[in-house]
Amino acid sequence: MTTKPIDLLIYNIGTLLTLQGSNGPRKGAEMSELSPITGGAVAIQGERIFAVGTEEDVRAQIAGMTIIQSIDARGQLVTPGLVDPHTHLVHGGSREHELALKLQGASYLEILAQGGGILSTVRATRTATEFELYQKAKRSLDIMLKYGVTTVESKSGYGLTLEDELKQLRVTQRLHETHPVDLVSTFMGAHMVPEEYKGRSDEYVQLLINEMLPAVKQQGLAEFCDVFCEHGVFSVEQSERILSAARDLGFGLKIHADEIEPMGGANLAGKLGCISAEHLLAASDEGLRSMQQAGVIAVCLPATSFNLRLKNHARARTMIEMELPVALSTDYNPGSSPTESMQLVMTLACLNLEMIPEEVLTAITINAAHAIGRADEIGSLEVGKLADLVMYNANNLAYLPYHFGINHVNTVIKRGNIVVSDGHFFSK
Ligand code: IZC
Ligand code: ZN
Repeated sequence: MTTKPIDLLIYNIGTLLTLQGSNGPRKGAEMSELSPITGGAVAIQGERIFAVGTEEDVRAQIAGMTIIQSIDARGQLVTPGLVDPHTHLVHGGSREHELALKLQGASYLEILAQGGGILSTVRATRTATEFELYQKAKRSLDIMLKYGVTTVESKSGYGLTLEDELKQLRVTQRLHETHPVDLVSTFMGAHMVPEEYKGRSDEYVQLLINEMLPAVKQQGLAEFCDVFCEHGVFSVEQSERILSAARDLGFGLKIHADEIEPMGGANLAGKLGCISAEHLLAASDEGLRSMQQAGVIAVCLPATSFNLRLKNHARARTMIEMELPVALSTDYNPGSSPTESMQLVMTLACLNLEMIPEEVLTAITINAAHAIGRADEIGSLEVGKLADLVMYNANNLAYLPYHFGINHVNTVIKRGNIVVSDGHFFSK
């Protein structure tokens, strides 16, 4: 029997942050433990990690095996591929006209109540063809990949009719099949009450429960269900009805909770045992405790609070002190967070949420992977996991959030393939 070769060896890694050895999502002080290796190497076979450790150890483990290709990391930093666990990736149009409204003092919820905001993106998404939606989302995914992101969660929620939601979800599925970045799909028909149901939100909730959720499930187009539980959108009681129905159908549960107004969304996340709750700027201590006890992951979105010019931020320090696992995400969407950059999120998490760089990396790798149910495959560099990793033009972690607003990524490996090299797309 001939032994299979090593397809790719990355050696001479100055700082290799593996995040290996996690037992569930990292919380409290564990969030700053990255299981670093100085002078490391990673050996890849097919799409998986064959060996990871010090270069000496890895070379001993692969002694005698053929090495097809090698990359000299020249002493630079290597991390797991970044995971963006909360995006509204697939949509039509853009909303730059809201910038002027915002500068004139209009708030996000005021713009929405006047029929703009999400509703203007719903109009643009309904009129777009599937191909147009695909092309636009692909451009964003390309940027994410160049910025080091190898897995992305993507929510529907700009269709708000069964057909238009299915259209968005089919685009997500096709992107997953055709783009190097892996996608995880979430149904968010409960993103807003559509204009044709204005004043009849309970009827729309019934449509979601009786028709949309079962159809999405039957077509296998989404793994999670998310609800925008917010003043003027869906109440806590409506959110509970929708999420309970989704749970009965076998969806994993997510909730946009306590972003702007304190609604009790965090408490509901704990009560229902959601996999994650998002935003949480206005969450009460009691709500956060309920999440902690139920094992819900807190997904904080500092680019959103920055872009909405909110005075407050998610209380990441409190969350970490109370052993609530924290993940971070762009919330990429055309309204409250028009950015694909997880590296910008790293900076904002340090400066506005007062997280240290080590906690931030945990929050965008292993904890983000847990928030989308993928921690058995991605989020850390361990033997047997997918070979998703990023090499930077930097030799230490703190340099990334410190030198902000630019892209530090040099090389991206996705499922064992070099997909970005020297900052550019690469194909063999
Ligand atoms: O289009 O404004 N917050 N949903 C909840 C969004 C932001 C997306 C949008
Ligand atoms: Zn969102």
